[in-house]
Amino acid sequence: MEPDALADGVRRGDRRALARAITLIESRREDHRRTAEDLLTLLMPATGASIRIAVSGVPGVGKSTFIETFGRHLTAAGHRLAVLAIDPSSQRSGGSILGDKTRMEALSRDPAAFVRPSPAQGTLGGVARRTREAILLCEAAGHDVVIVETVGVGQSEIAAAGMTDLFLLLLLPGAGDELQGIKRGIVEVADLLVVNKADGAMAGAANHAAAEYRHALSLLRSGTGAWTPEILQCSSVTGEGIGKVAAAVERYRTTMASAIAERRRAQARDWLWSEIGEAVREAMGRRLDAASVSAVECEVAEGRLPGSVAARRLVESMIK
Ligand SMILES: Nc1nc2c(ncn2[C@@H]2O[C@H](COP(=O)(O)OP(=O)(O)O)[C@@H](O)[C@H]2O)c(=O)[nH]1
Ligand SMILES: [Mg+2]
Repeated sequence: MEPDALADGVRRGDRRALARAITLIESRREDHRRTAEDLLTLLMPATGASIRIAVSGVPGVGKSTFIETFGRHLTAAGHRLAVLAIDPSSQRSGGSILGDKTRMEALSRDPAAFVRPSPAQGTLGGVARRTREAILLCEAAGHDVVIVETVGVGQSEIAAAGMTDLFLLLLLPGAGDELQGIKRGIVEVADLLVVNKADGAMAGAANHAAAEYRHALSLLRSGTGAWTPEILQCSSVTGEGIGKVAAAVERYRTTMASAIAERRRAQARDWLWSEIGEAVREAMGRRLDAASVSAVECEVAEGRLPGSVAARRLVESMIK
């Protein structure tokens, strides 16, 4: 595959080129990896011009339904949207996230939207790595909003927060249970909290939950920053309140422009160092003799050698 031709296709906004480019970065083949790196380097100048949004919340809160409705709202307003997922377990759990075509059907057919299911295999680290690169490809293809859906489990939320500008947490009506989220620390990192399913019989409970969250957050936060997290309500089924969520995202994007830029710089530096960590690990796997590594591993497992000391010895023996 020629990286130049593929880069041209991506820049033109050709969906098939974008899909192929993402398949390329997800590949584990050594030669594919090289081409993927050339491609990403070529496309770097065309990246960055989007708002990157993480959409999180417990399974069943309505993330996929919300993204579909919110996404349709955005494309109707002239935006070009890309939806990616961080879901290392999508294969095993039956692909409830984006593989569920019935749920994002309209969005998948929308010419202004690009919906990409989660990479089929991999550890969270591997999936997160590829998702980060996929964000860049989507931006190069002209998508000005990129949404990353998480599975709503701690680790994937942290990974998503580390690659996005805005963390949108969906909550269920029924504040009692959901206030537990505050203990998990996730409510505290959210920039926007949206009580979903504010419709029908749940409308009252949603109102109540929103008030509870407002109160709880006012106790938690000092509110000295440029942005005070907003608590909104919506129905992803009727579409009510979705416009207000979009308006809040836009407010965030404009008031936080310089904070977002700083956040991205910090994220990029973290990315560099996590890739260095990965690269060292991979190099060690290739260079060190397996028998001596497993001997050291055994020493550590049996409690005869501290992990820190063993790690330093192995790294130093590789560098030599
Ligand atoms: N009444 C109502 N049901 C919703 C709403 N949003 C999602 N649901 C339903 O909640 C269930 C879980 O939704 P889904 O989007 O798959 O949740 P996810 O696991 O967070 O992605 C589905 O049956 C949806 O139809 C909403 O705003 N109102
Ligand atoms: Mg889902």
